[in-house]
Amino acid sequence: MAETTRSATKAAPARTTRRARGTKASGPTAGAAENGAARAVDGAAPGGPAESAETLVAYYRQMLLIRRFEERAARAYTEAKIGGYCHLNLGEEATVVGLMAALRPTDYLFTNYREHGYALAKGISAERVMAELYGRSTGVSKGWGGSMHLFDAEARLLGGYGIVGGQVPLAAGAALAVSYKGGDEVVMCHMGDGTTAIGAFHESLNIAGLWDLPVVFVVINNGLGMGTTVEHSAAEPELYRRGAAYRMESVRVDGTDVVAVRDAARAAVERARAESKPYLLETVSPRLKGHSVVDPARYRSKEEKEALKAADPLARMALELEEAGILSHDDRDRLDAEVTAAIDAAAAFADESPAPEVSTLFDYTYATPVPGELRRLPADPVFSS
Ligand SMILES: Cc1ncc(C[n+]2csc(CCOP(=O)(O)OP(=O)(O)O)c2C)c(N)n1
Repeated sequence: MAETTRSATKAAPARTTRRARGTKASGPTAGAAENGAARAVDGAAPGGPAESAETLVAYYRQMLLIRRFEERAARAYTEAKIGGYCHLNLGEEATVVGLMAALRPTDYLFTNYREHGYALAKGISAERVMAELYGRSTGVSKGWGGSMHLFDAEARLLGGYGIVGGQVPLAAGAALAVSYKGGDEVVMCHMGDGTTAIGAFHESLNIAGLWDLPVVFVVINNGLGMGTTVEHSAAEPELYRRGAAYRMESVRVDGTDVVAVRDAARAAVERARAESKPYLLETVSPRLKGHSVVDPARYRSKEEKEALKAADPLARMALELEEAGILSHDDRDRLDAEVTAAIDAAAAFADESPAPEVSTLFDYTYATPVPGELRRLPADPVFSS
């Protein structure tokens, strides 16, 4: 299920993940199929026989919640209730839930602009996430961040970044802070495949490798940076192999298998925690729709779209749970009705919530010398001293 690359010369880490199977294919669909085949060889329903039915149903429910949330966000966008950019996790649900299941509540998360599902799976309510998308004061960033800038220090979600790769050096910095203070928290930092070509990605991995920072970098390889394929933009399209340049253990995993993702992420996170070593995890997680809600994905052929639909991780998990006798068709319908009602309630909450006061516009714009001190304008003493 996972491929691993290890440094040949740096001191070997104490433990390792499942060993690599050879692969040539590197596109998301190819990767998913290959890893899917590995799962079939393992002969397991999701998670295998050791996984409890309760856990699998809980994962399925979370994936369904994210799916219905994102579908609702897409609809709200066309109704002009959401402004600005809006990028969805459709097709990425197994990755989202698997990654978040590997974290402790005290671990930190940095991610990019495709982050609604991560906020939900990190425990932030659908109401607060939807309200943020609607730009309302009850939102997770008090209505000033919008879809791309969800931030909740209490949940340890430290953004939400619209600048491609902006989060990567910040995550290395947070890991340095953890290491400096001597805590046992781990920092996880997500990015898309396109992000691995920017300078800050390499600088951050270098410093994390050099200084043994407790950070897990996760490349969510959906095969495309907007409309450009990985094969057209990366000289080494097997992105997890980039870890070798920094003597960093790295693994590629099937991002459509929630338990495989969780297990790979757990191994990475626990290694970072126990040994203070950075890690590079690549998930192969095809996105079902366009880059953002306004992208019709015309760069994809009809056949490609059909193949993606057939590989939908949510539908596949539903089928696997049914075949394993864990969740019947009726159970699934009941769960769906429950989740849809929760999303309806979140949308109603967002709709009824007030917009932020204009007077709070600068409250969260500038850093303050004193933590918790809210409001600074350019004319305030902090800027003139
Ligand atoms: C520094 C910077 N350059 C360009 C953009 C425009 N842009 C937004 S998303 C994107 C593609 C990023 O692709 P990837 O890292 O694979 O993430 P994905 O959207 O697939 O999740 C680009 C080029 C940006 N936001 N920031």
